[in-house]
Formats: sequence, structure tokens, C-alpha cells
Amino acid sequence: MTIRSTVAQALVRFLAVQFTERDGERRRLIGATWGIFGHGNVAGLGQALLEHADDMPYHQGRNEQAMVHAAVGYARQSNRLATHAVTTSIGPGATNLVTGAALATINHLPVLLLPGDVFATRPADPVLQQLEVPYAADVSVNDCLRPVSRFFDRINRPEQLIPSALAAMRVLTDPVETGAVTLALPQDVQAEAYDWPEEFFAERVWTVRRPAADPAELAAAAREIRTAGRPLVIAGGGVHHSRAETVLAEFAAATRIPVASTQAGKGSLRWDHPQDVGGVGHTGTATADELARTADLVIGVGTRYTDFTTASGTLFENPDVRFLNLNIAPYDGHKLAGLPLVADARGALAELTKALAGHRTADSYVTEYTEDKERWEQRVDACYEADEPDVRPTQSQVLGALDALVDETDVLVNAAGSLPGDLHRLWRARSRDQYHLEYGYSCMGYEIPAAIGVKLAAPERNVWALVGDGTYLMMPTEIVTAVQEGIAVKVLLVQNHGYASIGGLSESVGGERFGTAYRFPSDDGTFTGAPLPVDLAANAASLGMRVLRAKTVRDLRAALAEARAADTPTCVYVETETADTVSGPPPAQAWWDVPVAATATRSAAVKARELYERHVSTRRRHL
Ligand SMILES: Cc1ncc(C[n+]2csc(CCOP(=O)(O)OP(=O)(O)O)c2C)c(N)n1
Ligand SMILES: [Mg+2]
Repeated sequence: MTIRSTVAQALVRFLAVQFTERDGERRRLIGATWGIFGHGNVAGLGQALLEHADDMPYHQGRNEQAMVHAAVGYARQSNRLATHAVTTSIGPGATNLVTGAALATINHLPVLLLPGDVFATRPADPVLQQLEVPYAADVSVNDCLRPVSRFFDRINRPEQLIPSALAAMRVLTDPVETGAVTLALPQDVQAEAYDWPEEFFAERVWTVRRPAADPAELAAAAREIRTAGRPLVIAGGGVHHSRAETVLAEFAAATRIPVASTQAGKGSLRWDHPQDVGGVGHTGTATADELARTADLVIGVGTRYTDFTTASGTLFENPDVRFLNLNIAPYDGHKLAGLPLVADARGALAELTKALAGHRTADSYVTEYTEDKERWEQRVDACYEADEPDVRPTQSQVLGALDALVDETDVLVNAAGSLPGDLHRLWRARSRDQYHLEYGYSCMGYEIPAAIGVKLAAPERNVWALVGDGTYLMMPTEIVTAVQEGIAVKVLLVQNHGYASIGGLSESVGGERFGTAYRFPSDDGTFTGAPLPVDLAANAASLGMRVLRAKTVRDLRAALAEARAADTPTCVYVETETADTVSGPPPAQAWWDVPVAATATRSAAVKARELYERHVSTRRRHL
């Protein structure tokens, strides 16, 4: 039996019946499709989505990049068992996907991209928005998506959809390979009819596998842990992807090995678990970073070891330090010349706990990190507290006000600016998925659309997008989508008139904050004049959001509580006071390599270079 339909109709029909399964849990793989229509998808996929409105939910986006962020937010909240598809027109609609695709791929989060493409039959080239490449007729702008996709194909003939759609599902559901998957769809092919074998549309279940550890690798790993005096676990995003949090908590409690976390891994243990020592690396806690400096065995679990984690190769100072890397991806398992343990984190951690029965770290080690952690928590309390409630809050006091309000069901979404560092150092994660930091790509603009995706995956949760003013300006667009669909996300908008983060970084690398404040030009041609008369609260309100303006700490507490109780999209707008060294968060506990000008006439850069060279000289290559 065959079924006659267009390529676009067949694709939508196929996507609606794909499922994932893991640990007995079955999820629909493609929960919905986002789309912005133009030529290249309006007649093909647009028409197909209309025909399939009953079995393929549709969300109307405002910006293609933002649609990918929403899909990624949904995928992460769904533990990678489900995601969304995103369809675009050709040309600019399609290339707007590139940033979102890179973000998805870097963070190992599945998302299906369906950009329209130029005519396969080429009857009247160039069509509107077509890139003409004189030496390569098969290149279109969609080829930009190749390096940022884990699978890419262009469907030039209808029957080609069958193997390609199956390959796309394989990659989306593969815990090692997953990321952005792109099926570029020439607009003429989308509308073309074909006789599809009926079996193509049968329900299909994709097992998200949990590969077990190799016995030899497991035995070697257990031996390594038994002989270590100062072991430290670094929990990365893989702990969450594998849903290994409970097993990790048991492993840590049994062995008393402290657990530090990367941005993606934070929340792996609740903050008050005795072995949780908080964030590690450049934005880490003093407790975790001191343990990292002195560790003789670093046990990476599901981490990619980015430069923020390793303090650009300077953090692990113990001359005898060794690495043991539990990772489902061999690529990451072999990093830092470590002993690999290539396996699913949850299964392998359970096996390790068994193999290490009776083994625990020394009492003196436990006392050391427990006391250190208590000291750190006092520092967090000090910068969360606001003795004077009738003044403008600092950013840490904003976090303190939120901390006092939320419970374990709230989700915080953030990606860029000074908030990620403050959150990594300070935030007390109360549940495994409360802390949703996109720091693989640290993409300004992720927050609001991703919060929408999270809320779609977990409608019962309070979902907060934490955004700086610079970030807000980059991508407020999806507020309109939240308003349109009544998706009650909360936006906490922190106004500090520009890039506090990059301003501080610029100052530390001799850049003198050049081009990082939102100010009028001054006489010397730099933008250091008066602040701009920009009203972002009015802007958010103009897009249809309810906006609560908070001037003081007292206002802020009330506004946050009101927003939390609201069942419509609500924004809390607060202008922050620049923190001094007493009221601000603790400074960076470890370095981050941002190269400084080797020659300069201005003294700030000359001084910064001297310091830079001292830091560079401490970098190690682990072999
Ligand atoms: C899309 C994108 N462009 C540029 C950057 C580099 N960048 C990182 S943080 C930042 C400034 C963020 O400003 P804001 O949101 O106001 O946060 P603040 O630093 O003031 O806390 C910039 C430009 C980025 N991460 N993402
Ligand atoms: Mg700012």
C-alpha cells in the first residue's frame, strides 16, 4: 500500500509518530513545530502543518534563532527525550538558524531544523534571496548549517526523504551524537507529490540507550579512586542528560568524595547535600577551586572540560593530578590525557559505587571541605542580605530576593552577561533542573525563548528568564509569542546600562571598558557620556507583557512575589546599584585566558599584559 502526499505532508505525518523510550518512559520525540513562513516553506511545510494541525502542534515564532532557543529549552527540560522542529523560509530565515544550531550542537541538545531551500529543479535561478556561487551550483546559504549540525542533508528528490528522515531521528536520539539536525528542503520538492510506502508512517520507537561500562575500564577506574587521597568529582551536563543525579548523590554520600559542578552540571546535587561544594573553575566557589588545586584525582562526569572549568589550563596544580573521565562520548572521555570510562553516567556511577563498597575518603578531608563550605555559605549570605530595604539593590541582592522566594519547582534560565558568574558562585540549587544555564555557547538572547520552551515542557513550573539589559535588547521578540499563547513565563530584567560583565573584563585586560556601556558619545569619541534615555520596562509592556517596576529592595521582593503568583507573562524590571567589593559577590577564584595586547601605548594595557604573562606561565599541559 502506498499513500500519495507531498514531501512536506509526508514529513509532518512521519514526525508526528516518532517516539523515544528510556527506562520505560515513552515520549513523543517531536512535540511541536515552530515556524516563520516566507517563500521556501509557506506553500510546502506551511500547508502541510495546516493539514496536520490536529496531530502536529504549531508555534508561531518571531525570530528564527529564537525558535531554535525555544526548541532547545524544551529539549533540555525534557531530558533530551523530546524536542521541537523549526521550519523557516529560504535565505535570511534559514541563516538566522545558524546561531541556534551552534548552541544546540555545542550543548549536545537535540533540535530538528527544516530550512527551506532554493529550487532543486532550478527553473528560474536565482530566486529571491538565493546565493549564487559561480563555481559550485549545489551550494546554497543553507550550507552554513553544515558545520553546526550533527547531521545535514538536502532533500533533492522525494524518495530521498525516507532514508534521510530515519537518519535524522537516529542522530536526534543518539546520546553521543545529538545536536542540531538539519534537513534542508528545496521549495519545489516540498510541494511535490509522491507515493509513500505506508510503513513509512508507522509508529516508531527510538531507544535512547544507556551503554554500560567496559569491565576493564570500570575496574581501572575503581582502582584509581581507591588509591586517591584527594579525589574530586566534577559534575557536568552529562549528569543531567543521563538523569544520574540520584545515583551521583548516593555515590558521593557513600564515598564522601566532594562534588563540584560546571555551569551545565550545577544542581546535580542539591546545594545542601554534604558533598556538594558548588561551582568550579573561573566562576567557581573558593571551596571547589581549592579542592581542584590540590586534587590528586579529578573525576569528570559528563563534562567537556571547557576553559571556564579548567581556568584555561591553570586550575589543577597538584603535580601528581590524574584525570578519570566518565563520559558517554569517547571524545570527551579522553580529554586531559585522562583514564576514560566510556559509558552512560547513571549506570557507570552505580557500578562504581558497588565496586567501591566500604571505601571512603579520610575524615580529615571531609572536615576540611565541610568547614570550607560553611565559610563560603556565610559569604553568600552576606552578599544576599540587604540591611537597608529602601535603596536600589545590587545584583547579588536581586538574587538574594529571588532565593528567598522560590522553591524547588522554580526553574531559572540564563546564558550570558554577569549573571552566569554570579549564579554559578552563589545560587543554591534546590532541585536537579532548577538551574538552567546555557553556557556552552553563552548566547545572549537565549533566555526568554528558552524559558518559553521550558514552560511548554513543564507547564506546572514557575520559569524565570533572567536577563541583563544588553541581552534583553538582543532578543525580546518572543515575548510576543508568550503573550499570544498565554505562556506565563516570568522575565527578571536587570538594568545596569550596558555590559557590566564585558566592562569588567575589558578593564581587567587593559581595554578600559571601551564600548561596553550604553551611554551617549563624549568629547573624545568614546561612549562615556550620560546614560541613554531608554525605557526597557515600557518596551516589554509595549510587547504585551505585564511589567512590575521595582526601585528598591522592598519593591523588588513584592514584585517578585506578585510575578511568581501571576498566570500571565510577567516582567519584573529592576535597576541595580553597582556593587562595591564589600557588597558584591566574591571575586573570581581562578583565572580565565583572554589574551592581552602584547604592545600598547596606554598604561592600562601595558600593566594588564604584565599580569597576563604571569598567569600564562602557570598553565599546565596534562599528559
Ligand atoms: C549573542 C552574543 N553576542 C555577544 C556576546 C558577548 N557578551 C557576553 S556578555 C555580554 C554583555 C551582556 O550584557 P547584559 O545582558 O546587559 O548583562 P551584564 O553584563 O550587564 O550583566 C556580551 C556582549 C554573547 N555572549 N552573545
Ligand atoms: Mg547590563
